[in-house]
Amino acid sequence: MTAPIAIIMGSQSDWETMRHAAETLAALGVACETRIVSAHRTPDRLYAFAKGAKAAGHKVIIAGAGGAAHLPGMTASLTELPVFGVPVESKALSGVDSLYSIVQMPAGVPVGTLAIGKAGAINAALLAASVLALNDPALATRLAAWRQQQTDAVKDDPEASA
Ligand code: RP5
Repeated sequence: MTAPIAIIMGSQSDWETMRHAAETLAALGVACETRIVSAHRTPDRLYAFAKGAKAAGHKVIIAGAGGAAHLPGMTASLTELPVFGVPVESKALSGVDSLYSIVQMPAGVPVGTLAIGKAGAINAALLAASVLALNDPALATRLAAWRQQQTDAVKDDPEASA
């Protein structure tokens, strides 16, 4: 069965960031498929993936890329599925280039853009899980428990022992 969530990334080097999305989904018991799909180096792979993603059974796409990060926007242009974009931190401009490349889509072709780097990857996974949870009460319960765990982990007193 096709995983409901596809995580795609522009390069092997993006995996260090995007693995946090995969790990977050795994913690929530959500299956995902991971693939390297470069808008620049493998445009035919991008076209085939994005055009076929809905028919393949994916429900949400998480796309991470850095630098001139066209992957999320190009993907969104080729599919009606929701696309969440994760700006990967770049060496030259610390990911601000990635962020601007992903966030400034023209009206009509939306990409839900997350924070730069690890936080963005984790939040993309949580958002994707929230979308699936709309039609999956068991997942909604796991998501609520995950959030509660996060809340419970915050101490009142910074000097108190854990
Ligand atoms: C982008 O260029 C990728 O998404 C990656 O973040 C960046 C650098 O890629 P590599 O040169 O490491 O393959 O397309």
